[in-house]
Amino acid sequence: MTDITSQTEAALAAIAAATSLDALEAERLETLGKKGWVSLALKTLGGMSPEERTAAAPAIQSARASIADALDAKKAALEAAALEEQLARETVDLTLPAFAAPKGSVHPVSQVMDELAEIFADLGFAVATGPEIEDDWHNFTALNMDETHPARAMHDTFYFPDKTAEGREILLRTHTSPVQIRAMLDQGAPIRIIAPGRVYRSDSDATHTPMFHQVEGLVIDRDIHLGHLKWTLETFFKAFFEREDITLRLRPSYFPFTEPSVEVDVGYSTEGGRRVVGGHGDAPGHAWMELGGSGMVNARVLEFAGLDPMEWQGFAFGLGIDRIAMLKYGMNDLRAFFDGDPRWLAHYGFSPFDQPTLSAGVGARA
Ligand code: FA5
Repeated sequence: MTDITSQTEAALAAIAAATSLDALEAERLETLGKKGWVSLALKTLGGMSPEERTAAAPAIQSARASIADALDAKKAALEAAALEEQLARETVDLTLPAFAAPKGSVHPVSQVMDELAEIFADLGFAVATGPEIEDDWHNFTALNMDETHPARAMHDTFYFPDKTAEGREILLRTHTSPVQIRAMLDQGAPIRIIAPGRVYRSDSDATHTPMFHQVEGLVIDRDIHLGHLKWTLETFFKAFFEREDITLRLRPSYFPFTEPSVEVDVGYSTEGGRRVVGGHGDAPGHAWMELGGSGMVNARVLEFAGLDPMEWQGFAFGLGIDRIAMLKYGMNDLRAFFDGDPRWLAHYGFSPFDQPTLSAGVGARA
């Protein structure tokens, strides 16, 4: 047996016996590596005479080919075995809960918006939306607030430097009432909508923030009167606060876009430093809290929105969503709503799986 033949047999035996990829790599270096004996043997061919080379080359070439094939085959076998072993070791328990450590929660404002939509949907209201970047015609003029109205002042309203193509001022809407105008212009009458969303005013303290949320309500039909407004709000608040002893007080007020106008107050008491809605505001230990404004839609507003006030009437209301969220869920500082503090959200937030439904009680916690 020549040297090459015995060396090749020894190498093939070592390859067959290798139990790891590392051992196999060591064998490759020893044979086919730069300084491996097969490579060195191949190099000697260059210094041989053609006759010597013809005699020696086939044995070296065939040694290289058989060792390379054996290395490839063994490598594939070892990798397959390693994968098998890994698959056997790593198991997935499909019965484990999907969220072992729940992260994130639904913000109380989003939760209350879902609750509002659920309750008003049950009363036959659709949800409408409008742009937060509005023009002064929809936000003020069509709502019967003329050029000189004080609410238009720079210190109350955030204006943009540009104007629309029609020459209207552009601003961040100061209330959701412009959605009334857009809904009437888009759909005509009759109408039954709510419009929840963000509004902006130059305001900041414990109960006022520069951005807050309102929900607008608008009902336009024939023969609508203030009694319908009171029933609607009372029915809504009973469902929302989940108690029957809700007492509303409609206090005469003034909004340019409603006539008559009433401010909506709700009776509450204070228990352990926390405001609890319920009862008559004039009863001992009770008081009234303002939740929003409302009234019969002013005839001039109907005209601006292209409806004939001799045929159509309606009521509208605008409630502060953040206020009613604070009242229902017991927060006392509005600014914390917008700090994004994860501890606050973990405490006051809601499970994403807890969709409000009337049958489950709209505010039920998971
Ligand atoms: C309005 O915005 C009227 N558009 C409401 C309305 C609609 C009246 C339809 C008639 C018909 P007012 O400015 O009072 O009204 O705001 C309504 C409610 O928004 C307030 O009662 C209060 O709950 C809430 N609100 C007002 N300013 C702030 C603020 N800076 N931060 C938080 N909530 C506020």
